[in-house]
Amino acid sequence: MNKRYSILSIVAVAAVTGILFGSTYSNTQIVAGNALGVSPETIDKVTPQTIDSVTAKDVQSVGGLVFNMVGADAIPLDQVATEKANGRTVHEVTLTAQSVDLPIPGGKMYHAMTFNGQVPGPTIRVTQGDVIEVTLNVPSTELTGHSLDMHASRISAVPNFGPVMPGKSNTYAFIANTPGAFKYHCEGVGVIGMDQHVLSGMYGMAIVDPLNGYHKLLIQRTATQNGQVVLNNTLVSPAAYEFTLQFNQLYIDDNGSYNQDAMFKHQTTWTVVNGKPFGYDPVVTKVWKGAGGQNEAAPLILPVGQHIRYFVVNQGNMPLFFHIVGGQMDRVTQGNMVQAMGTQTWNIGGSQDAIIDVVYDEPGAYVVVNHDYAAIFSGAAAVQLAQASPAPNPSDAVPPVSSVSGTSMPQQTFVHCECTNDRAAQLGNMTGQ
Ligand SMILES: [Cu+2]
Repeated sequence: MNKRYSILSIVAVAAVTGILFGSTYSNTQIVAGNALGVSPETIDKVTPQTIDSVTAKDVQSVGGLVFNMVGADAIPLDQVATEKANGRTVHEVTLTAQSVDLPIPGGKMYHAMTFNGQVPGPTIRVTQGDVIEVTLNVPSTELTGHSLDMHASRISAVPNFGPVMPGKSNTYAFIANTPGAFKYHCEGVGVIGMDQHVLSGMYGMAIVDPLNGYHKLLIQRTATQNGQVVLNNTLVSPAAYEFTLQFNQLYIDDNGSYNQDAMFKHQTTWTVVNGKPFGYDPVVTKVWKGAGGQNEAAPLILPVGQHIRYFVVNQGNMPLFFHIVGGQMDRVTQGNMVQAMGTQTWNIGGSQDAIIDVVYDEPGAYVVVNHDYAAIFSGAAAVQLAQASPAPNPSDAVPPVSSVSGTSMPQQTFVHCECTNDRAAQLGNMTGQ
């Protein structure tokens, strides 16, 4: 059974690679068997100008596409300065692929793949219409190539999301036209190994704030008046205490190595929130002994009666039944659309996101979970304590402050991350703590 899975997966990945990545890599992997008999000269004839006239069969017959910068959001690098001169804000983002060992509960380590030595990677935050110019560096010490797929873009996967081999780097730019909380992730080497790389930590979030900011939040409650129950609706300012919550799975064996067999069977070893199992649950994780203080489990602290905004991304390949024990969601937004107001659980599929707004009326403990019991008991539980006043929060749950005025309530943070000690020290210096 396992062998069958493996062979099938290789064939499937090779087929996808052949269509998407008709580059040197797929030539090596597929055309070596004379299946397509393609030459580089043939591939290069497929240009943006001819793309409208080619069919899927044509694409396959030449072994894939090699072209530059086709896509609604793409900007050639030599035009970034022009966009800036025209008034767009340009964000230069650098991500470095880094394979490191990171701690899991019980004093063990696992073999993680990261951007910048942390899981999830750094949260990128821009405003709708801004330019993101992103560079992926892959140090020569890496044993494999990596890549970067930005879901915040509409931009040709080839060559932008193509493999970057050890010792190389790749830069591309795009306009973040669509607001939302978007995934970014490694695609492995021409999608081969993508599952291992993403499920071992190579993912992150890019928040694109709406150009005109977020809407006020309607809070629907009731009151009594003259002996009768009446509606008591209030509008809350868009300014919110903001948090990022990224859910994923770890599939690892006893040696801390990626276990593809377990992934195919959906047999989760750990479920992680922002890279850690039970990382915001100091009760369950008393046994957590990481390498540094950044690994100590710590709850989120929420001010009662204030607008809380969660940016949620399901980075994994299992459903996320997002639920707050003891709470309800006052508003759920996906893309540009409000999907629900006053709801108990929201289903967020793999690589899907939601922006969730809540006001907690009473002090107490409220636990964010994936309401799948296998997920809860393998790590998908983030304890939140609602109290009268704000308090410093774990840094990996707090996004950068929005550039849109009246959006982010600034928060104090302390270093808390699934990251190396070096990265924790950097983050401490960056936040002045
Ligand atoms: Cu990778």
